[in-house]
Amino acid sequence: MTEIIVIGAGGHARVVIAELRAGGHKFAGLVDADAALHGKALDGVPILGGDDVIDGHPPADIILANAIGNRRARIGDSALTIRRTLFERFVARGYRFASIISPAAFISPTAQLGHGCHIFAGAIVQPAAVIGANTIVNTGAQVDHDCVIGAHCHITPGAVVCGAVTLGDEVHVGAGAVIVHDVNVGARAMIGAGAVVVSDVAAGATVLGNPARPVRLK
Ligand code: JB3
Repeated sequence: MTEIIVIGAGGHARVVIAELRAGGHKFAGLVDADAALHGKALDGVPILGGDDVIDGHPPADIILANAIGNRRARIGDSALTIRRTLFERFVARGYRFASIISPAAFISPTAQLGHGCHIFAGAIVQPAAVIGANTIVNTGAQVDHDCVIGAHCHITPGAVVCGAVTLGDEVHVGAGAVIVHDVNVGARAMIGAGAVVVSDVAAGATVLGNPARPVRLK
């Protein structure tokens, strides 16, 4: 079984390591931008150095796991782009990313999962839903039938995306938020934790509250 290098050694990496271990995968190690972590370990997996460590492994010899979540994805922050940038950089160089599907998730046989997506414990992906590349459907989140979820999105724990909802690329859906059926959310929109979205959301907008309303960022 091809060894895995995990990119990022933070909170998201803990879950990535646990799910990959549950699937019997072996690790070459972690790489992280924070030099203070180099030489240490996370949950028994060594932190080998920075992203340049990957250069020493030809794409055919290794599988990558993108464990950059979105620590800094506060309202209006562009931290989500780190996850996308790394994914696109290494895919362009021929590397493959592990799609991480928890054995404790429910995935409909007619759902389509994109390259390198993460579907974690308790998540539900219903019939004919499409999940984009590098997208995270986090712990206990739900994506219902006929949804089209873009690439590089993060549907955070407990969020509920009802039937036939469309999300553009890099949409962040906050913990416990609800998006009702047939809503369209534009690329890079941010939906606040606990928001209840009952109407379309413009690209790049940030919406909060119940019912969710756009907020103007300073
Ligand atoms: O909400 C949940 C359930 N999970 C969150 C997850 C989705 O996002 C979690 O609570 C955090 O909010 C966040 O987890 P993440 O992204 O692991 O955050 P943090 O603990 O800050 O770890 C990010 C790691 O990525 C840090 O150790 C950074 O040094 C590292 N990093 C940042 N840029 C990088 C780069 N590592 C590499 N290899 N390359 C980079 O460019």
